Amino acid sequence: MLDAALAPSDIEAVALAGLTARPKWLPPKLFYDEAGVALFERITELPEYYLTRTERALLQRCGAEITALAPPDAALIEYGASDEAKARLLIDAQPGRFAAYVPIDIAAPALAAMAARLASSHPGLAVHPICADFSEPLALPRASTGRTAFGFFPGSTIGNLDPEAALAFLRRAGRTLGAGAHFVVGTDLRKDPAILLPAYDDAAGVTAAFNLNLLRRLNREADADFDLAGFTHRAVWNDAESRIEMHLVSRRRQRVRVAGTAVDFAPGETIHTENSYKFAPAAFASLARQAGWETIRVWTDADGLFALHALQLTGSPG
Ligand code: AVI
Repeated sequence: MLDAALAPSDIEAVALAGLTARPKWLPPKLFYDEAGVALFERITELPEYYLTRTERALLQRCGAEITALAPPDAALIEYGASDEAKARLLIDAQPGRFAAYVPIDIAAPALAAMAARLASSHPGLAVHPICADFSEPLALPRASTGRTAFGFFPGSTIGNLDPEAALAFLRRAGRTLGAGAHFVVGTDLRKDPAILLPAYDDAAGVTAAFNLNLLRRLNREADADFDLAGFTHRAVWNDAESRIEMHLVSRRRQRVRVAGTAVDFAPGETIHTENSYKFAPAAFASLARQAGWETIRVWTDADGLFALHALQLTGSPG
């Protein structure tokens, strides 16, 4: 997930576009510099952040059923694969079912490390990493064409896309994966805000540090002079939109310079930094259907926290 694809001029342009808008916003892809990746790793281990461990347990429990949907010798295509840990739970659930593994991520070093680890643990598996931004159109490597594609997008990362972007992504994935493909997507379920809010505002303050790290990154990479003590982290449940929002709240009236431009903040004014959509299963099925995907199976944990949706391409992705 490391943000290797952003050039310094892109970061300044993206930061200025968001900070001169009303309301102010910054794109969540800016979270993932090296420090942000390390903070996100810590988030996934927090007691309040149930998403990662619940999805992992679901994959452990249902991996064989999920994998049984794939024809023999299929190619497992993972979107946003920062490591291969979750894919291993599918690859190892029915050894030999997947002949190829295609991890897609923007961090070339992480992809190379994954390929090296899998070459020693799974010498019979063909690994073809693609270094690309999955929000752009992409082509599968020739070595995996001719195999039925089995898409995999775990981690609730689709929840960080706004509905139009999620729909566009699902359509693009349909075109990439092709006729007959399956796609397994992990989403966080809609639930009581008393469970959701602490997951995005933990007692140890790791999510706050993750959010504030964005300003530290702009100080370093977008010639900005944010005083980090002048902002606080806020997580909000937006029920109408079915999403957790993260904001950075200005503690006082202040002026910040960003790439030579003055940006003024009123006391209490916020920068909206992330949306994390939470789906009822029927709502996700309806989104997927609009992109040509039919939901054929949904697995959830006993506490109703997280869902894995198995989709099959039936219609035209549009
Ligand atoms: C990466 N993504 C699925 C995380 C989420 O839960 O939306 C990002 C995150 N933001 C705050 N905590 C975790």
